[in-house]
Amino acid sequence: MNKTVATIPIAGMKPGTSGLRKKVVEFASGHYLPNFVQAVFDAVKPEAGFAGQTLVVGGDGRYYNREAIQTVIRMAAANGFARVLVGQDGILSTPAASCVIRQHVAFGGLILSASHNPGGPDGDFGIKFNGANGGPAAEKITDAIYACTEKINRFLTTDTPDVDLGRIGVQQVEGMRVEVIDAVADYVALMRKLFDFPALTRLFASGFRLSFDAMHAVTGPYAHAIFELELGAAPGTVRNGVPLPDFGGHHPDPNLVHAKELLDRMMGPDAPDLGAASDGDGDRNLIIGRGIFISPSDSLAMLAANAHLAPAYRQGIAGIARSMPTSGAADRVAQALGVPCFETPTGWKFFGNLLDAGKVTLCGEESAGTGSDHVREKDGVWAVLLWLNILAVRQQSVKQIAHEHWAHFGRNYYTRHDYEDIDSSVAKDLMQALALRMRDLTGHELEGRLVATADDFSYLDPVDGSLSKNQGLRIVFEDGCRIVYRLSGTGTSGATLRVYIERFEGNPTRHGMETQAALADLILLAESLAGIRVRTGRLAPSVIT
Ligand code: G16
Repeated sequence: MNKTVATIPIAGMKPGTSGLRKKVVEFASGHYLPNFVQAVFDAVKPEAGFAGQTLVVGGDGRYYNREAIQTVIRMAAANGFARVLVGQDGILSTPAASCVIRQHVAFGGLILSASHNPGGPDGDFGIKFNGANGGPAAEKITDAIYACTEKINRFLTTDTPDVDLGRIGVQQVEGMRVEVIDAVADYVALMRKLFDFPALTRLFASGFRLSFDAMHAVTGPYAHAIFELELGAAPGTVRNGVPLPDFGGHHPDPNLVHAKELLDRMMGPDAPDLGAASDGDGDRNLIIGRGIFISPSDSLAMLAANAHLAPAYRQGIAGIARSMPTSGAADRVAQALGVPCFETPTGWKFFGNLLDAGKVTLCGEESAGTGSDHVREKDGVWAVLLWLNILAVRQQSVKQIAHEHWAHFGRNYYTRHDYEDIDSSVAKDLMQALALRMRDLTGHELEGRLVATADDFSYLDPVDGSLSKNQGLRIVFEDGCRIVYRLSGTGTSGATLRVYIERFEGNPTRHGMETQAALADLILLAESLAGIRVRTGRLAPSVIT
């Protein structure tokens, strides 16, 4: 039976760059989750209500995923949805959820994940709403959701028992149809359409070796189905392939610190041809060739330059979009291809309008996200498949492809320094002081470099005309070097300061430098300009990518 439960607003439910992320204990306490879910429904409800509409629900399998899904299903029924599609065992990677929303013409979806953040009872949980295009809700919708959380006084639910999430097929919750679906089938079918699977099968049959670290997160079943079962990669290609509620105690963030085992393997004597990893919810990717790490910014540029080698992009690409802190490597490819390159704020949601309007085909972010117009999320397994397709056609190593790319387009040396879990007020003060300092930097010299622009990045969406301000402090020098500072929107404790440093090198004889060495003077400048050591007491970044 449907019921209305009285509730009161809970402070601090503002969705960040990618939905609402908090500690599990917070999510699981009192009415925290129902309040947010009801706020989403209230904010997005069409005038005619949800009659006849489908909601997609799934998550990355982390601790509290199943309980949260049962809550969402009961509330969807009480709020009048006609149908819920839920991944078996509550599993749907974020790109797979996007695919299912589009494929089944759903109203939207609720994705339960805290992405690359750790899981488990003491870990993080998260939830976000994606709209009918399969992409993260635009800012005006997340603002509306937040406004609803601030005035909520009731939520609607049912007193029905739990749905059996393990059983594929149809069940009823009050008047609503719940379909438990195979979590990988729609996604695998889409990948088959985009890439040359027979060529990839031949690649593996010829002895090509891939090592894919699923980090005990959601991509395990997808990677196993595609790489090992469909394409015939050797058993064991997929490592840590069973999704675990606490990710095996690890941090499912595919960077050089948390995927160190993979990095060591790829730098070792018997390295496979390609190493890759994906994060908690399967939207991020890490690409490492034998003896070479490909930065996400470079990966975007190299994929864009070679995308025409895969069937889906044979006709060429319409354009590229990258987030502002992402290096300018992709811009050079866009220029060579004669297509536009858009610079957006951090957050995949900013790509949605450009993709929907057909202005861009490929998108990417320095934070290990790459994707295309096939869904409206970044997509880790897709990125690995596109690399494989390119390797199969070019019959070269990742290193050869990277070196040829740099020789042709030049090399954008690039690094990101993260200072994690610093005191939030210290971080805020640092950014405020820096913003003040930047006001009069334009036209002045800093350590012998002329500052061309120093500003707080803002973005005017060319499709809907919306303006997003305060998206990161950036200093662009006349010689093309760049320093960018921003605070992470995805952390759950304290603040994380990210510093992005970039230098373009056109001279091929200088393309073999170690990245930190190539950027050493800018790294020092970035530190002293913001006074990071003095203000935070940190002598070094927590993570260097
Ligand atoms: C989320 C967004 C990404 C964005 C990233 C930024 O990633 O989906 O588009 O680049 O946050 O993170 P931060 O604000 O910490 O720099 P994910 O993978 O956590 O959903």
